[in-house]
Amino acid sequence: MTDVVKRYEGNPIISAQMIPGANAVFNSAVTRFEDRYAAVLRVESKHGFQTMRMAWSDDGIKFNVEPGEIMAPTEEPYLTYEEAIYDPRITKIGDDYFICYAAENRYGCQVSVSRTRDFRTFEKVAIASEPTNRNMVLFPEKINGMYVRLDRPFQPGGQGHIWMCDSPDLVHWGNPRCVIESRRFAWDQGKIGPGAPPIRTDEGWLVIYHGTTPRCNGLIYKTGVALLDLDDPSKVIARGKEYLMAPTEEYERVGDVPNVVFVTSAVPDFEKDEIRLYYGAADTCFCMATARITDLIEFAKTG
Ligand code: BMA
Repeated sequence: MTDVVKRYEGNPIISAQMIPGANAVFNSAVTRFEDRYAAVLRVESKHGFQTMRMAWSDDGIKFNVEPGEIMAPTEEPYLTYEEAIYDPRITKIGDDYFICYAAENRYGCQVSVSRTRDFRTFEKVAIASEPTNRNMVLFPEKINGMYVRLDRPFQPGGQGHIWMCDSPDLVHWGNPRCVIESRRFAWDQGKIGPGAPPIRTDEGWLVIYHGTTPRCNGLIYKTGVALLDLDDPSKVIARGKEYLMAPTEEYERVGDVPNVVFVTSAVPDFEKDEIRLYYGAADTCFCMATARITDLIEFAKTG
């Protein structure tokens, strides 16, 4: 299948030039909120700190970035579990919006969860893993009475697969299972991780993930698609053979980390059969692409 994904021609939609003091803005979380789009931005400041800011949009393309940080690591090194916070993902469950993010500290990287109902006040729910783990995404509903998440624990040798665990309260997690493995000799042979939070479709949970191809000058970050069983999401129903998206545009090829497309949000519109994929490009700017939901499902079945 070709041309399943259509990049927005005005990419990038958010860049560091829009934010005073920013070096880069990328890998951010977008969701519908009332009749607008809310975005929690990963902003790297010029002094190197990773912080998060709010941005709002009527159309999901032109965003106004609010002044000030909504979440920031402490300025006291070695005194906190959240020295650098980044790669937020948003999942709405009931009236709550949960923001899962990477929290880096002197022990490695952990995943944290915050809750908001209005994107004005944020309440910490938990630091939800031991080191080292990243890319936590929550399913948008309880499954068999439990909250469920995907994440990516680290493995020696720079490897890593997509795991799942569950929790009665979002604080205590267990029942870890490896769900989607990297594939030897394929485009996703390096470490892989969940991208956007899973989306319920009639055919299964749609999972957009990132996979890496190791090359002599570093990793190339690409995008893949899989479908998980609705009742038992530890079962993979289908997984696309090829990558859905790879860095091809200049803003994906050139930047602080070249050759990166990193999807962190997917906003579906089932009536229009369209999904918006929001992604960081080259660890430098933030972009958008669209696809038909039915095409993504068919794409997953090509495996
Ligand atoms: C991953 C994460 C992402 C980043 C990517 C490419 O390990 O750190 O935030 O976009 O590397 O540098």
